[in-house]
Amino acid sequence: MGSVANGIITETDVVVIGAGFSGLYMVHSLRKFGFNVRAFEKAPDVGGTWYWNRYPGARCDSESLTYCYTFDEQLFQDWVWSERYPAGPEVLKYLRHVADRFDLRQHFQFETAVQSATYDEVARRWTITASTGEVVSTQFFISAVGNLSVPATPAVKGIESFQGQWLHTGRWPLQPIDFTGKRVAVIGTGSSGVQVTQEIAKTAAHLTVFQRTPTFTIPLRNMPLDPDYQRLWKSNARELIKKTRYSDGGLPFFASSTPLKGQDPEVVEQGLEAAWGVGGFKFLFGTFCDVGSDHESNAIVADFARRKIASIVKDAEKLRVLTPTGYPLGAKRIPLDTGYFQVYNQDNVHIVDLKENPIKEMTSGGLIAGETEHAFDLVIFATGFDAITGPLMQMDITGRGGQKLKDTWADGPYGYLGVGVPGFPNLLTLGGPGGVGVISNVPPTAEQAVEFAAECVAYLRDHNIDEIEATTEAADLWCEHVHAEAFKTMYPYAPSSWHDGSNLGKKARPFPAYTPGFSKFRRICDNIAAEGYTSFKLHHKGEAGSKANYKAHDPEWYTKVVQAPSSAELASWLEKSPMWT
Ligand code: N01
Repeated sequence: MGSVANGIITETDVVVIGAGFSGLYMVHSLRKFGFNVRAFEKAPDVGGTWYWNRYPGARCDSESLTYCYTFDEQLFQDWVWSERYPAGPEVLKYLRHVADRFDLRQHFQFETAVQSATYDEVARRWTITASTGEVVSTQFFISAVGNLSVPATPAVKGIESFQGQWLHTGRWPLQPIDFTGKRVAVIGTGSSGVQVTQEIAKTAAHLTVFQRTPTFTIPLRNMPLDPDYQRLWKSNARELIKKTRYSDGGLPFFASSTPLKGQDPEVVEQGLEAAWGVGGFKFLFGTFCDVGSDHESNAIVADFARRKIASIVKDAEKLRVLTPTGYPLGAKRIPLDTGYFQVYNQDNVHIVDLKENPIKEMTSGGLIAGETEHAFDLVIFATGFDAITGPLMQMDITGRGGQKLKDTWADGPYGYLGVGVPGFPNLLTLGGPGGVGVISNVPPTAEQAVEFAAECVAYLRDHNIDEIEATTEAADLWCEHVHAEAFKTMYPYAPSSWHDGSNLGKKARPFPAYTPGFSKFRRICDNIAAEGYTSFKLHHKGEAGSKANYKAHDPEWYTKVVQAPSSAELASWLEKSPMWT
């Protein structure tokens, strides 16, 4: 590995950006395959999203025993989680432990942003320029920047005149903030807004929540993790992790095959009530299998969730504003809550409907919404992210023929299998457009993407291939398939969502995530790897020019390869899985 020197070109096999779940495992995997790796991270330490999202109440919505790596058996067995759902600091501690345990920090340069990356079509290499001035030449460029790493703060008129403090949940300061006795505004009611609201309501003198779209929530039902449960889980770990790897959502539990449609209403009510009592995503995915695909079934479950809100919120006007209507439950990523609606029964907590009272401007003392001026000491933007494409579009990335990634993605995310973008050879975008990451449990999804990328670049090296590129034909057919599949779900019916960029007033075309599920996505990727990546355009060292040697798959192929495998097939895949070898 070359040394860091301003303006000096160093050479490496692979550059990785990001030190979150994907980036850490990416570096570890590439090193196992014998590659030289340089990695850059903007933050001063590892953690990715968990480094930045330190707002009070930040907590993961996946159960801790599923929100961790599975690639190393001893790591999985050794780490002891303290709660059913891990709080932000515990996940951060875990990722720091992983970095130390596998000695990964030595490959990372922290507090360093990649500013530009330019592809040299003759050398078939990327030239990467970092914020330190260092220039690195690399054959492969792998982004592990996460989907939710560029906070979106609305351009509110007068924000600079505000004399109090304003913050974004996605860029929380290291020093804790004391809300005691303060007048606080929270703007946004997604997962971050719900969590921060629940926490701040405990100490603030006045808390006003500004809501654009009323949200559904499901109770989280967090609790200390019973040591016996943790031991039981770990003693069955291999089986559970296999299930996770071939599950729909990257979680080993939910596999309801019972449709709601046609059920006795009393049975439905009992089933929903029981799942509500358990809490978590089981309510959404583990009750009835058609909640995410059938609008009538969904409406029944949405009505159940609305009745729950009505049973909590006592003030009729607050209830009117808070009640979500007009869109299916689960179309937007649903927050899990711990007493969110209950806080509106406190006299010091208020809700403002931004559709009726839009924010006009911030003033020195607060903000004006509708005709009312509100006084605040702190304004918290829980307004989400420029998701999926935002982080890469911040960099100046230039591919074949001077093509800019910003232009390619100007109309929304576009890519092949979440990993390849036509015109950008040797760039692998983990969890990128057309992947499964944004709607599935992150760690197993990240592991799949990393393993696909690591095995791919090792295969290329071992077969004397020095260039891989997604073709427009393959990407178009894939996007067409992904888009058609999305319309069998509720996702496209969200009034606004970070999934498709409509949270920022732009609508992605096509829908950017593969909705049929993690297991099917894995099977498609496994088949493509087994074919020798021939659905990409590959260039062998020493060949003149690029050959049109690829074979794009059509939607029929994608549908065929995801048919349920026989148990013998499944057993043989699991045998071959790199897990714990
Ligand atoms: O962001 P969001 P988030 N003016 O986009 C509103 C993960 N996560 O940070 O609904 C006023 O969901 C916006 O309104 P609307 C998780 O995957 C996980 O909360 O678009 N309001 C919405 O209410 C999650 O889905 C965890 O109409 C504006 C809110 O701000 C993802 O991160 C915890 C606005 C943004 O909600 C993002 O969550 C936290 C504007 N100009 C996050 N712009 C856990 O696992 C936006 N809004 C627990």
